[in-house]
Order: sequence, then C-alpha cells, then structure tokens
Amino acid sequence: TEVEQALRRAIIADEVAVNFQPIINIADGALLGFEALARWTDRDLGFISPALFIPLAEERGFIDSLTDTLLRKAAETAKNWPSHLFLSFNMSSIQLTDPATCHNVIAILNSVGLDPRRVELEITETAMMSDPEAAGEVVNELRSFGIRVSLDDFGTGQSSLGRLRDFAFDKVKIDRSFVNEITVDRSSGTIVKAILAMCEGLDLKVIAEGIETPEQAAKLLELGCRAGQGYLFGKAVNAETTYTLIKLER
Ligand code: G
Ligand code: G
Ligand code: MN
Ligand code: NA
Repeated sequence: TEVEQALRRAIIADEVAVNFQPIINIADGALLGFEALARWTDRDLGFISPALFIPLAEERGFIDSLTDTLLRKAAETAKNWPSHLFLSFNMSSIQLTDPATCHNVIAILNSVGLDPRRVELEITETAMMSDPEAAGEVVNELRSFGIRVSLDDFGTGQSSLGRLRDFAFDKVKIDRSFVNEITVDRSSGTIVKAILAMCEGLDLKVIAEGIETPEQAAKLLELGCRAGQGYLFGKAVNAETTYTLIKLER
C-alpha cells in the first residue's frame, strides 16, 4: 500500500521520531519520567498515528528495526535527564514473545549508556495473550536486568486479574477510559478505587493515564493515586522540550 511504501522510506531515511509525554506526581506536579511515543509525519500523507503504523510495521516484518531505532533515540534523550527520571517505552506484541528481545534491549541500553534501572517497558494484555508462556519468560528476563515492566491500558483487556497473578509486573497503568469517567460516573470511581487497593496489596505501582481536567486529578488524589499523565500536564513533546521542562522545574 501507499502507507507501507512511505513507512519503509521513512524508516530508511530515519524520519520516524520519538516524542515524550511527562509522567508526574499528581500531588505536587513534580516530574517522575516520560513515556516515549513514536511520531511520524509523511511529507505527502501527513501525520500518521502509531496506532496505525506500529501494527503495519509488525505485519510487514520491520517492527524490530523500527523499535531498535526508536529505543536508541529515546535512550539517548533519557540519558541526558537527571538520573531520578525514568523512561517508559512501549513494547510491541511481537517483541514480547521473541526470546531475543531482552538481549536486544540490553545491548541498546548498554551502547547508549542508559542504566536499565531507569527504564520501564509497557506491555498490553492483548500482547501477552498470544503466547503467555514466552511472554512471561521475556518479562522475567527483562526484570532480571533491573528493567521495570508495566501493564498498559489496564482494565480494557481480558482476564486482567489473571495476568496480575501469573506475571511479575512492577506497575499498572490505569486505562484512560476509567479516568475519563471518574468524575461523572460513580462506577468508574469505584473501579479505580478497587484497582488501587488491589495494586497496593500486590505491591504494584500505579499510573493513571489520560488525565485531562483538574477535577479528574483531584479525584485520583483523593482515591490515593499519586502518579499520572495526560493532556492536563502535557502532550508528548520533542527531546529538546523535555530538557526545557526539566530546567523549568528547578
Ligand atoms: O500517543 P498515541 O496516540 O500517539 O499512541 C497511539 C498508540 O500507539 C498507543 O497505543 C501507544 O502505546 C502506541 N505507541 C506509540 N509509540 C509507540 C512505540 O514506539 N512502540 C509501540 N510498540 N507502540 C507505540
Ligand atoms: O496505549 P498507550 O497508553 O500507550 O497510548 C498512549 C496514547 O494516549 C497516546 O496516543 C497519547 O497521545 C494518548 N494520550 C495521552 N494523554 C492523553 C489524554 O489526556 N487524553 C487522550 N485522549 N489521550 C491521551
Ligand atoms: Mn503506553
Ligand atoms: Na495506555
């Protein structure tokens, strides 16, 4: 297809960029880290969402080279941040079941010089479903190097609770659909409260995604959720702007 040709060209020409969305302490606005998000604007086709081109790259077999490039770029930026800030990076479903993934990730972090203990990898339940056993091994191997693993879009997949029981995650990212409704729909608030209680019992950290209003932030704080991200605090910005945001903090 046209998009596929354009993506191949963009990867070769190194035109797929990484932007970074701030993850903050909801209580005081302090920066905790950034989530890397792939960004691509084709000169003819315009902006194309990673929700479209990441699956395309997976289907066409070039997700590995694309991810290696994106992780390297993200790590090079993160290396310049103060060492208490972490980098969160989305893993594609295919990589999650590839036994070579951990080796590749560690090789990239080592060559850039970014401590694996400053890195979190986000994975989705759907990704784990295809081959849970292989995925579990990849997760454990990554964690043995000090990389943290977070379960992304929590609450939207299937048998979420089973995943938490069977796999060793460090963190859960509450899907933005719950945050969206938290101030208008009582059941969303109840669900978020239950997720927070459960995660505390399981020793899992929590990040709330998609916070767009001060009311949502206040409600999350009231429920005891301290970490979050969303348009209220900022959209994904380029590498230079992350340095500016960090400077402004001090
Ligand atoms: O931020 P946004 O709308 O751009 O992202 C859309 C989707 O694409 C989200 O599900 C996000 O996790 C995913 N995504 C963004 N960047 C990357 C990336 O670098 N790798 C992978 N695998 N997924 C990404
Ligand atoms: O699947 P994942 O959670 O990785 O996707 C992150 C996606 O969510 C990205 O597309 C990012 O741009 C988007 N996003 C981040 N903050 C907000 C927000 O406050 N509202 C909405 N609607 N989307 C957001
Ligand atoms: Mn994510
Ligand atoms: Na998410």
